[in-house]
Amino acid sequence: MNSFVVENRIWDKEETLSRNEMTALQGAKLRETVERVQNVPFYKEAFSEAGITPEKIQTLDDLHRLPFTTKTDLREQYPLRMLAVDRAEVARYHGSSGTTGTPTMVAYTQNDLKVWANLCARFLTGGGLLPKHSVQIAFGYGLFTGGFGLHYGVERVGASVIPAAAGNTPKQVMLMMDMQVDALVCTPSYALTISEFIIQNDIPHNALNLKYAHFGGEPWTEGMRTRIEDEMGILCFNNYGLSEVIGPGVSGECAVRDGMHISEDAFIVECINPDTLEPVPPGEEGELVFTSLCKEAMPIIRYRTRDIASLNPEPCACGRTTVRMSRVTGRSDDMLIIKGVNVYPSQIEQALLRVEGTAPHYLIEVDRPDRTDVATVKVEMTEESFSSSMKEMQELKDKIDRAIQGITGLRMNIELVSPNSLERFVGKAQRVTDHREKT
Ligand code: DLL
Repeated sequence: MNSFVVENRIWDKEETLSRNEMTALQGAKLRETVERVQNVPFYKEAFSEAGITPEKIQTLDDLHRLPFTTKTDLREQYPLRMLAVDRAEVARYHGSSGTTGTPTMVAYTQNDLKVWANLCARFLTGGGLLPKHSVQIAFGYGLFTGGFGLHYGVERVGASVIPAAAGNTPKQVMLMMDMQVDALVCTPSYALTISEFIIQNDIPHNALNLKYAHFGGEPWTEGMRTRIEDEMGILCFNNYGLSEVIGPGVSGECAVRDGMHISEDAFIVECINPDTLEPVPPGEEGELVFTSLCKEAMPIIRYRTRDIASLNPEPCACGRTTVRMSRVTGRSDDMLIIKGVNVYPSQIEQALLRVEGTAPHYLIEVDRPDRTDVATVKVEMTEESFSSSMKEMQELKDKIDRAIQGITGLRMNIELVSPNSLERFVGKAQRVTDHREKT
């Protein structure tokens, strides 16, 4: 097993402010942000509709008076109507990876890029990165914020980057071996593909020097963490972010790995009930809402992320005082309603990881023949469990059925498919095909 121990290092003092200091800092930066968004016609109008003038926002307690911003709002302002600075001041553009509709463009000034690199340096340091380490980045480099965001974060720490970018798994593994890479950065689903390649090619752990990994960009489960850690003999850390808010660097795990520390000096976080829009108490799941405090090019006010998670304001054993967010259990727009029951893909993942003989590669297909929802889960078997015996296959299906029912309360059709037959992902995994919209 892994013998790597993460030193508990804190990147900068903003991570350990007292609550009073943080509240004062956030209040001051909120006032500045409210001033800055007066340059954005969308916000100017939204504020005036809500009867808000900048002077009315004095402290953090006034936040709730401000209007929310939604993905639809951003789409409507495509491509650059949310800019709060002159285009000449923009240093870089990225885009959100939305799977449908118009993408969302985001912009950064030189200063925004500095702030962003610092935020990534924070969570990378919290999760073990030292200047002497080399880090392989297997995220897409392009409009997606993952590649470039993490790239500059690693450099900010003073470590070295291997910008492998996503895809070409044999080459990724070759680089990891030949370059004796210390840490891997990618999506958890791509890590699974890399791990599978290592196992299939009988590459022993000691041929690699990999010690830990930082995964983000998509939801994953604790079971998936255990699986990848066992398979690869490394420690895995979770980090979270979204392009509309900045990209990666909104939050990340420290060595304690009990929630992701949110950089509250850069973002105000709220957790709300998505129906009533009222705050939910700490520990209760709700939709995360972020207000940026440092962004110049595209500040954002009360952005409804659709990501479902809970918040923990208790100080952490690592010494950081920032609020921690739980894993994202799903996006409210990824939530499937099957026969009236809410189901997240992560619940299926959780169930499958409990059943031996299945690989954590799956696809959920939903259809509505005869006005009744039918969900089919395609599950890949492992080489070992792949059998010609009908009885064994039926037993495996029954186990999966019970595990899924235990977690979701629903019965789904289980279709066992042969090893390596489902699509592998180099970026964000696509786990659901819903045919109902078309019917
Ligand atoms: O995925 C930014 C990012 C890149 C974060 C690399 C971490 C590492 P978008 O493409 O705009 O930005 O997608 C944002 O991805 O709203 C979540 O639904 C999901 N997401 C990101 N990180 C996590 C995570 C980047 N650790 C959307 N756990 C977000 C669960 C995540 N979901």
